[in-house]
Amino acid sequence: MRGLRFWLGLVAVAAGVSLLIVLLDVVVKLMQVSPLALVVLLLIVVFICLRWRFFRPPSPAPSIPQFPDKLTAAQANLTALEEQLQKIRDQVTQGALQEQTEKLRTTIERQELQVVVFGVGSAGKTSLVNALLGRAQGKIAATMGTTEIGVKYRPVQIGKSTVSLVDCPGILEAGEGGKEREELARRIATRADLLLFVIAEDLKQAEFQLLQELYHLGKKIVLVWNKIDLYTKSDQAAILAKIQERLQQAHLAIETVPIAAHPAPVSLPTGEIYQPPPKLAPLLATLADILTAQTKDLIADNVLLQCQTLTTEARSVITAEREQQTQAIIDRYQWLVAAAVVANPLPLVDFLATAAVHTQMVLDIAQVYDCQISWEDGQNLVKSLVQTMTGLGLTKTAMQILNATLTVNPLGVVVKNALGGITAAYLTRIAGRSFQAYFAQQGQWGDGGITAVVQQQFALAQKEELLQKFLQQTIAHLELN
Ligand SMILES: Nc1nc2c(ncn2[C@@H]2O[C@H](COP(=O)(O)OP(=O)(O)OP(=O)(O)O)[C@@H](O)[C@H]2O)c(=O)[nH]1
Ligand SMILES: [Mg+2]
Repeated sequence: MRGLRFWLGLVAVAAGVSLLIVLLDVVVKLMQVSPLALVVLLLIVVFICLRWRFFRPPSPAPSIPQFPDKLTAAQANLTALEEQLQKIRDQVTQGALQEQTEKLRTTIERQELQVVVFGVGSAGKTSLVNALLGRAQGKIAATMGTTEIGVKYRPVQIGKSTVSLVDCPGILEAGEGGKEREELARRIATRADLLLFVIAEDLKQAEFQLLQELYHLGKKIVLVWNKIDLYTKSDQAAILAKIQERLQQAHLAIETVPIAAHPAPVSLPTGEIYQPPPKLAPLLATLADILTAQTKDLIADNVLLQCQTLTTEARSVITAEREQQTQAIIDRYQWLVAAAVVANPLPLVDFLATAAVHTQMVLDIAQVYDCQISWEDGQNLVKSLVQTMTGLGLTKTAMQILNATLTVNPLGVVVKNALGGITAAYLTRIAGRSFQAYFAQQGQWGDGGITAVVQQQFALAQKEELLQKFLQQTIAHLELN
């Protein structure tokens, strides 16, 4: 038994075919062509449409490098970063970034994990470090700001692994000194392989925000809830459950471990003061688990993360340098073009299309962006750009805009004589900016094509302050005032 949809489909196909036959008949009669030729033509059209619409081979997916492990990935990222640093021209910046990259190389090779103890003032960070070291190394006190600088201790053995403990100054403290200490602590934290985020009492909102920030940065964190000796067993369970619930709601995969790094001393019936030993068992167990399974991965993750930060920094330095270089190139050529047009009887559009200066400008900008192109490629790019500008009527519009702006300029009358040259410089500027956008995208015009890029640059150049600045510079340069 066939379904209703089948019969409806059949009726629709039959109706479609009949309609097509009627249409063909009408066309044959009207145009007096042979029905066979028309059918063949129709089939060819249908074939071409199908070929391009449906059977176009899918564009190859960009290949994402695959690495056997995180360590290899970190090494490959470092190599890519080193290559990128070569593109920085400023020697001082390049040297500083290179030094940090070299440090990361040694980080990969080191065997011990760097564990940073982080948290608000007086949470018990130094007490925890002392407890883990098994001896009183760092000064502890009830007042905030006891630890003022980051202190790295000699490596210790935790389980089967070796770790370097780093004690941080407290965060979220008031005052100028507090701010400075916090900045230092944050810097140390971002370099950690593993963070022990120490809290006391409860997880306060400011701590929670910072915890989220570090987590989303990609840091591996263990939340250490200290001073549990101040609570009864049932309060401990309730507070712990509340903390865990908050973490879960915020989708933070962070383990919380309750400890007492330096429990409050107890007065014994004999009158003696007894100092209970630290309670670290849950933390030691968690650390042992993490260290056994993930030491190499944690180091690699950390290197990858820092590598990412350095890459972003290097990229923005390179972008700024390229921007500056391109700006200088465009400036140079726009003055050349302006002077040439003032002295040249050729119509503006012809001049823009044929002048070798534009091709040279393209080649110079391409070089800034490490793109290798031939003279011919440059010429073709100039031709396409001038065609686009002319097609969009930008040459005329530019002249009208400049003419109108110069009318309100006190020097308007004198300057208007050089309107052709000024317009040529203006268009050269827009062309230069468009080529810059093209090379910045590795020789691609992007989704909107050349038209969208040119329109965008034209709109940008029209911004009041940019236009005024351009005119002032041009007037000064052409010595028109
Ligand atoms: N009751 C109790 N007090 C603790 C515990 N751990 C630390 N303390 C006390 O908390 C206070 C601060 O301890 P520190 O270790 O100096 O804290 P910190 O986080 O290093 O402080 P800053 O260096 O100032 O940021 C001291 O008075 C410690 O005795 C604990 O487990 N229980
Ligand atoms: Mg301290």
